[in-house]
Amino acid sequence: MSHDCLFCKIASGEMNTEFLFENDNLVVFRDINPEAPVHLLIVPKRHVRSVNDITDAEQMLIGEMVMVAKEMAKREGVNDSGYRLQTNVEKGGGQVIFHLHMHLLGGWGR
Ligand code: DGP
Repeated sequence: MSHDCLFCKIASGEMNTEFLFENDNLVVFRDINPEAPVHLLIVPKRHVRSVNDITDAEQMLIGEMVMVAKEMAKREGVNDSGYRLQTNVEKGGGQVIFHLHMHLLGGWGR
């Protein structure tokens, strides 16, 4: 855990954020500044800065993030209407929080 990382604090439960899903590796919560009717963040508990920092050992984690996103899309009722999975990498890619996360955006025109 990185003590000055907001998503480490959220993922550890320190911020009392409501989790829609949690297991040993990941948490899912709603984005504070939604850009779609459904906007979730899939966040690993382990501190990894971005996709650039994923190691071979973390390949499974990325797979798990996608599988959890798929399940959350179903739970939120956007799996059929469609959704977007997005991960921003570094400043130029729009990353603001430097702890790996995947955005799940959907629910337009449901
Ligand atoms: P990114 O640009 O990919 O680093 O996206 C970071 C997202 O995190 C952004 O959409 C807003 C969201 N966010 C920032 N701070 C908080 C917070 O304290 N709580 C929640 N739920 N979301 C946050």
